[in-house]
Amino acid sequence: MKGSAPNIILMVADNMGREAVDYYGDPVFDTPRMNSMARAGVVFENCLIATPLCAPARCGWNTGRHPYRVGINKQPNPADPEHGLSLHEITIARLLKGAGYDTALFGKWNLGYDEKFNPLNHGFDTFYGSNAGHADYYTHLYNRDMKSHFFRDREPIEDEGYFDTLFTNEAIKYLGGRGGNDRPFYLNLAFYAPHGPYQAPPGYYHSNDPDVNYRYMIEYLDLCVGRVIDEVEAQGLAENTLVVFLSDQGGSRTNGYGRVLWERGLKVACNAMWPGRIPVGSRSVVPWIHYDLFATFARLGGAQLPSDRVIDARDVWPLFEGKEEPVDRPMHWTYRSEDAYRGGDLKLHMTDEQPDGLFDLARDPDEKVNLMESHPDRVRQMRETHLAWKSECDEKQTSHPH
Ligand SMILES: [Ca+2]
Repeated sequence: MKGSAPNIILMVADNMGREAVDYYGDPVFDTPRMNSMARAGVVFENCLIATPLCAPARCGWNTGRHPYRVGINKQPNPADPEHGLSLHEITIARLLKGAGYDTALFGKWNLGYDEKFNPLNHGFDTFYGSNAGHADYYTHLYNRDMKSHFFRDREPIEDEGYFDTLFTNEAIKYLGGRGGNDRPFYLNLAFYAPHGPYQAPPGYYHSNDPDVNYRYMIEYLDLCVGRVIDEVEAQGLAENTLVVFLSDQGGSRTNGYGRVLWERGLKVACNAMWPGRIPVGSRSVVPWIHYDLFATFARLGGAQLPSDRVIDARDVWPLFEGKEEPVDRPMHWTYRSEDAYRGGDLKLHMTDEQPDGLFDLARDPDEKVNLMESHPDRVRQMRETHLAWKSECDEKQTSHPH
């Protein structure tokens, strides 16, 4: 299989802060499988989420474009049939499918409730999961409209069970069914855990204390990740399969930081393994944006990036291989009343588009020393650059926010 396009598995946790895994140095939860996965490959110290919220984060890795540029910078509204990821966007699934991949999505989609936004219309061969932003893990009902948005491909279904168990089972069935199939596959397994509601998973007693259930959910998520890795090995796929683990935002129930554009909300858990290709036990500190996975997966799959639109994603494969090459590009964030812009190591934070913090992240990663007063010209320039970027995005959004 040497030289052929690899299989790619992207597993995603929902609202899991970095404190949940001790490979970031703060052991709070019991996650032995995620820790052993991290030790088997590379841990990214500076993987930053483009917008720290479920739907925009998903828009990012699916399209390789900034969610604000696409117009998915908030959660889709189930009452609005026009709110979802435009079919004019080109997803990584569509791109890889065009390069000969089989493509599957199991778990959370969250990029539109109307049937036209079904993942099968976005390049996936198969879908087993839900469009809901969150849902009861057992009844699968979304508490905003009390409806199930659970589908197998295009058909509504009501399979019984805890959401992430069902999705993991489906992933394992998929991996076990690859025998005799020479095509590579792209599998996106998007868990709901540990997003609320905080319900104990199978095998755990439900507690009245949501913090206890939250801990159980992370431990169970760890088991699910481990089951997938075990199956990859059992099927003899490990040597030709890249496995990436990502969380969709940095803020979590236990770190208290919420959906903010400070570093603590943007830095997410991310690690990857591929025996023989990714150095064991390595760490990468170069900052990159999570949607760079789009260009990185495209490169590995031999797919050309679309040339008719702005692609924000950069190919960061060298970082996976242990080559710490800087990624040369500005970084922009915008969410609700906050904005942030980073050029090199300097980051400007704004509230209501007014600067309120300038930080040198190389020296001050926790954003404690505000340099605004000593660099007024730089602050003004950075603000102008960022607002110009926002205006440019506003003009060309394909999925308009409401
Ligand atoms: Ca989330």
